[in-house]
Amino acid sequence: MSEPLSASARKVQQALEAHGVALRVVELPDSTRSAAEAAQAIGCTVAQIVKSLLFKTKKTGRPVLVLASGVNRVDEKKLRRLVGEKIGKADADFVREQTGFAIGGVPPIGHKTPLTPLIDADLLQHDQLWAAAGTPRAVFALTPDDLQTITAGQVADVKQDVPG
Ligand code: 5CA
Repeated sequence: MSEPLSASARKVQQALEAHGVALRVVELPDSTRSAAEAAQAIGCTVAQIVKSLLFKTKKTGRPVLVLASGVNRVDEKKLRRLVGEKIGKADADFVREQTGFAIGGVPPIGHKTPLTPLIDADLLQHDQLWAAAGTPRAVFALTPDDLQTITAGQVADVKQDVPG
């Protein structure tokens, strides 16, 4: 028997069910707080981890959610071009306020205010992905198709290009 999910993980499970997808949140014994820890705890590659990163537009203070591969860094200049405004990182309070979750457990769906994300095109290279599910130990497995279906996100080139 598995333990019942914690309240935040349950919110994500319910959001998945509301989208009509058969995806299941699991809470692991080890930390999944960072992409590296999540990959270690799950036994997948860091590239298969979906990071849910919140940014904030400089002028109008709007939230911008980016779903990025665990191995990539987000290029704020590319984001600026996509969003049409200068972008900065969100702080922990803004993340909590907009998503209803704390950093380390922010999921791609189920936010307090609905957020339509930009999806890092590199995530489409994998058969299976794993995303955070509300707490620093909760995750769920999904395909790139699932990710696009449940978020209605826009696939885009958002990563920092590494020289060489
Ligand atoms: N559960 C894991 C993997 S699924 C996870 O949530 N990873 S994450 O990358 O999406 O979330 C951690 C991210 O939160 C970090 O990459 C970093 O961009 C951001 N972060 C960490 N600390 C802070 C902070 N103090 N303020 C704003 N953002 C932060």
